[in-house]
Amino acid sequence: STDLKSVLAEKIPQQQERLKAIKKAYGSKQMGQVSVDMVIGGMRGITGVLWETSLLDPDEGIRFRGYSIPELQEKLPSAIPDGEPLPEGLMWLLLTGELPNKEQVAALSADLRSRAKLPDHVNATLKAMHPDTHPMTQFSAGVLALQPESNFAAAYEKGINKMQYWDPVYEDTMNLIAKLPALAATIYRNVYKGGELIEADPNLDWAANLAHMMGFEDQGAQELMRLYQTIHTDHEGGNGPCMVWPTRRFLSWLFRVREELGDNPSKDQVKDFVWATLKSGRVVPGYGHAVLRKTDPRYACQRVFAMKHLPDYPMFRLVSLFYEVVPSILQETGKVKNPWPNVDAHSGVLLQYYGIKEQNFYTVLFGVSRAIGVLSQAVWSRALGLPIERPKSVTMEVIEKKFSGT
Ligand code: FCX
Repeated sequence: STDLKSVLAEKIPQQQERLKAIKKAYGSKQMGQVSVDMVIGGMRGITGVLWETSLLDPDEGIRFRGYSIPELQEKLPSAIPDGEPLPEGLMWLLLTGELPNKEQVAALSADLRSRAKLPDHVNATLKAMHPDTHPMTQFSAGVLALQPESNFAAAYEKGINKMQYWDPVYEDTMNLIAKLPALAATIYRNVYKGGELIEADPNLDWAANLAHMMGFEDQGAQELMRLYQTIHTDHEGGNGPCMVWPTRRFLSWLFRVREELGDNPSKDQVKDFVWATLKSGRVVPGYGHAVLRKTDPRYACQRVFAMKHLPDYPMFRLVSLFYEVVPSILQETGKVKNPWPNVDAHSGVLLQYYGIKEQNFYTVLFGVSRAIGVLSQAVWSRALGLPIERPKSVTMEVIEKKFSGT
């Protein structure tokens, strides 16, 4: 079938049974131990969340429903021959666990287009906001302003059976994801382009429409948007709120290098610059990771994109130079567990190349993409009846009493 909802509805009972069986057979088994460091360190490394849509492997990076990014670039339908994957394809995969064919992706694209229009009252809400309100705050406010349209809210009010929760959550998920390009583009045009809005193009897919409504018609920009929106969708469960700032920090760092050393610095000059950063007690932005131990595949695929579309862009050449120089320096410090670059050491430069220069907006683009991952899991969370996460907390006194032996 090309109808995502009916494909999903067929899978739900099997997965409910699977979870019941897991609980029955392994419910009392131990999954790991918790140290005081983990309690103090933001629960890092504690296995404590069930998350079906993606899994982060320390060596390979992210896998979406078992597929790596290079595999998905090969297997997911694209808008143009040999082009980047369509995020609609990834959304189908995240929701169903199955790779979609071209027809299924086209049907999902059409379904999203039919739900894409932003209600007038949301436009009015955005217009009424103070012009200095950060784009991400506007984005969050825009999502909240969509509440009157919520199917779940209406169904819950009426008293829906718990087993049916996933159905209105699915409808809300589709409606929200469909509207996010218009919401993001409206904010972009209001904040940076004098409020002149651009209508959606009924012939474009979801990500290309986002680029189009922001005002970017270049095919390269639309391909970048498809890739960007695909690779940022999910990074397993439980990741924190401080994402994307490193994209900005990395870019500012790069701008500083250009200012001080020009477009063609030597390797030694860059080395000195990196050491100076470290010696001043700062981290090298875009490098290192809490879980990953190799080059982030989200970095790697953006590097391949850059080599194909913008090999001579000076900022990309600088990014490449850093890739040659930084890892060995970080290794030399002897303490950095992962000296390799993460996604944030690349995305900014690609956006800059296509003219999306407004760095405060990058977090919105990230939010649009991440919504696909988070909401796909939210549908499954309701389908499986998962409870609210409620980790136990302790005070410092409890730790001291427990281990001081007094
Ligand atoms: N530059 C300099 N020092 C670094 C470093 C870097 N890029 N990465 C890690 N270190 C240092 C840590 O600061 C720590 O030093 P300390 O012992 O003096 O406190 C030591 O190396 C060990 O840290 P490590 O275990 O390797 O890394 P953490 O899990 O503590 O931190 C982050 C991981 C990502 C926070 C860290 O590598 C960092 O600050 N990187 C730069 C910012 C960045 O790129 N963030 C992007 C995150 C990413 F996109 C994502 O999470 O998805």
